[in-house]
Amino acid sequence: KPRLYSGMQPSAESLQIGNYIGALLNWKSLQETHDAFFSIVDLHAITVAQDPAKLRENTRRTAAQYIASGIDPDASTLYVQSHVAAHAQLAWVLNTITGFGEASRMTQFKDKSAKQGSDGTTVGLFAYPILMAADILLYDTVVVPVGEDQRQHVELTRDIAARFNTRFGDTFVVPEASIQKETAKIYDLQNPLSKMSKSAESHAGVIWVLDEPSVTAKKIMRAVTDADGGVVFDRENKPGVANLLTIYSTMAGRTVQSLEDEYAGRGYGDLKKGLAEVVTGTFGPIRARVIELLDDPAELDRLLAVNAARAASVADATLARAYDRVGLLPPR
Ligand code: AQP
Repeated sequence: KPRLYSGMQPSAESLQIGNYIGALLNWKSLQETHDAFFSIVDLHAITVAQDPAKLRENTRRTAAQYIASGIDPDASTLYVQSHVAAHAQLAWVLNTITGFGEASRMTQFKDKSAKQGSDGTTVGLFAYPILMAADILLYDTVVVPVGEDQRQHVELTRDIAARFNTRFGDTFVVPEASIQKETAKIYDLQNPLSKMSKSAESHAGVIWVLDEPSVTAKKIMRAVTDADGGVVFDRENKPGVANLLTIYSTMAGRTVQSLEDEYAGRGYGDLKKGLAEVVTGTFGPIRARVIELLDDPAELDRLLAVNAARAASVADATLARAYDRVGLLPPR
């Protein structure tokens, strides 16, 4: 089976529905056909300030949400990034062959550092994509399923891998980005022009996987729409309704056309009610399973340890190969 790598940051108590649709849903089906590594990328999360106690807790919670959403920790390797030391170690080596100008062109850094201000922006945030390159290359990854926003980082990974191979001899597999289609991008319910995000300033437009069903339903009923009244998919002129239709169609596994047909001539209230049922119907059982998993943290930690050992056995071999190629003297 082809190797696959992907991850998410434990940067909030709950994942949001964009993470579920944009990542978890695809991961779930991809794990059938791939040798998949799914990481909880805590080293990436600390590139912006995190509360230590919360980070620890959110890391477990994120793991529980992966499992409850259908990632099988026996079939796939589901682990915490910092449990495998090779990530930080290989990132250092890759730092030394990445151009400063090259890294400076990353648009995510420009966006995120603008939000942090010059005092809050760290070297870690700047080096984020190079750590991501290490994540991917350690597992001889062929497929990297990511959103459009990550395309540039996977391109950088390809450049770094090819450069290393040219300079030091064949060492890394050069991966392919497998970009999820634009329709899978979910927008904030209160501001349908901006991406839904865990770190949004206001939570009013964010659907959390772990919210109580009544809270989720209320947020959906209050979603921003328009005065036109027609249930039609038109991203440009009706971004709010288009977003609701995207969420509905991916969560229910139905085409947008069939939803437009069903809700033709009915109001937005009906559409929202239908959507709320579908979302709470999916997240209700996930939430219950997460609560169960978190109730036994020792078992969860044991599972993560077993998976980390499996990841390390692959990653350590790649790291050793890379260290050797650049001429680092092996310890006796
Ligand atoms: N709104 C979205 N629509 C579709 N996919 C999304 N993803 C995130 N938001 C949406 C996908 O979820 C995964 C999570 O990646 P991440 O945790 O590394 O961080 P992110 O992409 O920056 O996600 P957030 O929720 O916005 O987190 P914060 O606020 O912490 O930065 C990725 O596969 C992403 O494509």
